[in-house]
Amino acid sequence: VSSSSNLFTPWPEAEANRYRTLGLWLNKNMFHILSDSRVADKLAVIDDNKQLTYGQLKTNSLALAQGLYQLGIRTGDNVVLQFPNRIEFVETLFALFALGAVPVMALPAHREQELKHFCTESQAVAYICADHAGGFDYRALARNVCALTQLKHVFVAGDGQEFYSLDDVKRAGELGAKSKASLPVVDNGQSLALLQLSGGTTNLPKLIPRTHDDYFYSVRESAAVTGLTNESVYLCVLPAAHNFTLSSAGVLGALYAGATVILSEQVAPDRVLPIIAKQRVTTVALVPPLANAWLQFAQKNRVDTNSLQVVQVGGAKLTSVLAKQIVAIFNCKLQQVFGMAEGLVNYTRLHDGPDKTLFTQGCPLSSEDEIKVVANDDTPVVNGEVGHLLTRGPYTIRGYYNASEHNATAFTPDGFYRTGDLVRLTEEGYVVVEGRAKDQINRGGEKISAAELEELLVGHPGISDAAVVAMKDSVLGEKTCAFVIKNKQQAYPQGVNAISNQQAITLPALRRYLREIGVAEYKLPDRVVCVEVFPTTKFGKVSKKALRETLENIQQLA
Ligand code: J2J
Repeated sequence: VSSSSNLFTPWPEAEANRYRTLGLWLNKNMFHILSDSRVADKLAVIDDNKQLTYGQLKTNSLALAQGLYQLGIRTGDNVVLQFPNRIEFVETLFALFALGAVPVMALPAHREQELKHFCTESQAVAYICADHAGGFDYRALARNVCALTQLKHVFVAGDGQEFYSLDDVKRAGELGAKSKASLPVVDNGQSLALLQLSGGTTNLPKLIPRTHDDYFYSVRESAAVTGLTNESVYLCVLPAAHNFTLSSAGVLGALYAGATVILSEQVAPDRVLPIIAKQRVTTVALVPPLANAWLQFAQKNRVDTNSLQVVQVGGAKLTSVLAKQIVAIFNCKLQQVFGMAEGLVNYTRLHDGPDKTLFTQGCPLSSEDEIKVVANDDTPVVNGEVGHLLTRGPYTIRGYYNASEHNATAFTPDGFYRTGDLVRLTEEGYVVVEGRAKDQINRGGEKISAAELEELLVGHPGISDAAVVAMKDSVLGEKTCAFVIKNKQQAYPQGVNAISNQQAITLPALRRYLREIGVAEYKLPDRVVCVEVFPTTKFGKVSKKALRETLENIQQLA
């Protein structure tokens, strides 16, 4: 830990000891999720094409770990992982855990811009991806990322082309394991298990250092709160790398409980809902727009969802209207989940009544979670009033990875994380999310940092300034609107990014430009408005509030 202490902020020793004494932190590697007590021939994971028992998953992961080790991957190495919802994701994740190497949890939608940043920020030695998925060739992306970064290795599930194929790595590992002593699984709870991604408020998204101790604790506790047992069947439709579907209780929680995990690459209701009947799915995690799409479909088509016991909804605020419909149509328990990759996760409990499950976002997972609701000056608000949510606890980070400057403002001096969420507490201590103070767009659960998108937009030669705000959307909750000021001075070569300086900056042209420079699709603006100047606050800063009002006026006129 000492060598990496400038990279991440450990919990103060007193707290750490307390969490150990209380049995929250076990000093165990998360590989033990696949522990020996699991029934080896029980099905662990099923994807669109394959399935593995717990025994096979464990064997494969260990072989992969051995193979990766032979190729030079070591404890403490950071490795960017980018997979669709496929079995190889789970195998590789546990292989890296076993090695004590640290996966950086990229999402399938990420492209050159994001991957370049993850690789350089984490000084990753390797990138592991699938050959292709969803019509996209990740090997082409790997080639570009290699050219931009210091990556030493690329491993590809499927046809590796010029890169190592994971199958070969696994086979080499199997052979190696026969001749050499097998690798021990390193139990060092304080060491990093993985680097999660922050929704972000900065130009470049921060990495979130999660330790084996803290993440494993949140996974175990979440599995209990979610009611997962070895009879559960957990369906993962959102990207498995996301903190929600990975750990709340997610794929890891389901495996910890000895359940069966179904990984689906499909999200469209007509493709996914039949899986529920076929596999007798009991538990699923959804963002509100996806829950809505499923409802719409289920109301028009005959679908058998009677195996569903718990539908979790989180990532963005669920309206009480939609909440009621979910309970009625799916005839299941609804669990609202208000979490964050930085740590704190709130859940409504399965035994809670509708006053809580329909109208609140739950209460903290752990009795050791501390939450405070404060005014702008960090003093507590009157009980029940809206304020900024601050939190610290046994699985909430004390600092972002390698970000001491940002950490000085993202955390209070006494270690509370400033969530950027505006909430109020009910009398029973349940949290109701009322809004957001952070400069971020929550596009149906996908987070977009305004600063990051603005910087990308200003990189366009035709744009001199940009300000990004959320606009209301009936389906996604929020969409992204980019206000831009055209660059009048600077002429730039014709043909560049298909926008000439005579032309207006159109939405399609701007989206094409961003796509071409390798920005994830979900970050592309949904609307662009060209203006001459930005309204400012009395401190001379761009007034996002005024821009949102302008937008509402335009929308009312339309
Ligand atoms: C309103 N806003 C919510 C909710 C998250 C479980 C569930 C979700 C996430 C997640 C997660 C919300 N109502 N129910 O990591 O483990 C917004 C808040 C929060 C931010 C965190 C998990 N659930 N949000 O969404 O890191 O603004 O994590 O601060 O992606 O999403 O985003 P993220």
